[in-house]
Amino acid sequence: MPSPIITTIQSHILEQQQQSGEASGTFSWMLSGITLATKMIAAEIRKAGLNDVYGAAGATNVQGEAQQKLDVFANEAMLHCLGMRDSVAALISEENDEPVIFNRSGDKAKYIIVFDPLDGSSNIDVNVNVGTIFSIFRRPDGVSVEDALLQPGTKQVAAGYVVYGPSTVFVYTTGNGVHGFTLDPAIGAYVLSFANMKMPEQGAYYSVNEANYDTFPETYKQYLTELRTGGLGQTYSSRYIGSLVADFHRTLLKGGVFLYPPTVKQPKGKLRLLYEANPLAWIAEQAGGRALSGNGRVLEINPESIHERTSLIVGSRVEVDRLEKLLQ
Ligand code: AHM
Ligand code: MG
Repeated sequence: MPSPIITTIQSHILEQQQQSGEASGTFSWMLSGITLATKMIAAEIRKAGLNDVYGAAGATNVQGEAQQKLDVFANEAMLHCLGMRDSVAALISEENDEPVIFNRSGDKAKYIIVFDPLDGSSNIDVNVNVGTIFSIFRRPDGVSVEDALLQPGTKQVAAGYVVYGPSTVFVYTTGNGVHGFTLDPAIGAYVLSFANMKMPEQGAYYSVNEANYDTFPETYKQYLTELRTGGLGQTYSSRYIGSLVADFHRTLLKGGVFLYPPTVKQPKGKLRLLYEANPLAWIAEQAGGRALSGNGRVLEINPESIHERTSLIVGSRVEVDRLEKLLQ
């Protein structure tokens, strides 16, 4: 008989926040906005194909990419569920040109949440995994919301992602390890399924869009050749889904390295610092892995704009250490 003793994400967060020093009820109430929105998104994705959500919505987002209908739904779900929380001072979304700033009276509005509501959405139409990524910052006392929007990743107070795959999995950190929960559709709750996740020291896969190989800087080409030819003591296999959350989730569980280097088309890299690279970099570090931009630690970059891009190298210690050495 299955055990009825479960740990839900809500009770886990309550426990964690006591250690993180964040105000108790506020923090868990805010995170419950994220869990609610992602359950709504998961439910909508599950119906894809039945409810006319495939395909483009007709608009283009701030990055010049066609917005898929599910992008729009996911963004609205996040904005709605989080906008209602009076502890939220501002929301920054990949899908919105400008930050949404709430002019809330008093000093309650303490948090800035940045998110990619539906990452990898070009994969939706072919029934491949997509995800949601988020990161939470605190507005320092006495600092205006506007002045608190651009903080380095080292200042995150919580970060996480949801991968919508064969099951819906929620992974998060508040700086005290990485914890994963699986959505139990029968009871509608995220239930602890991966406590204190650790990334293996070394893995068997590298993950990169190899079609860009010819335009990578020489060091990256040399590195990929090493991985293929046994330079790190083993020969690697490759895996690339093209959904960052899914590629990262595999790397977290199985080890190895994911990289999106600079290319001729995207000399600064393609991925967005605030709501793609930073949260995953922190989760990787919390799980014993590493994350670099090619120019130091991702988490130490001081952002200059909310939608800025970065190169990203994230994964197991052995693989990331080696590339770091080659880049020096
Ligand atoms: P998106 O936020 O518009 O979905 O774009 C980000 C995605 C990531 O999920 C993925 O890692 C990357 O773009 C794939 O890019 P490419 O198709 O150039 O390999
Ligand atoms: Mg994205």
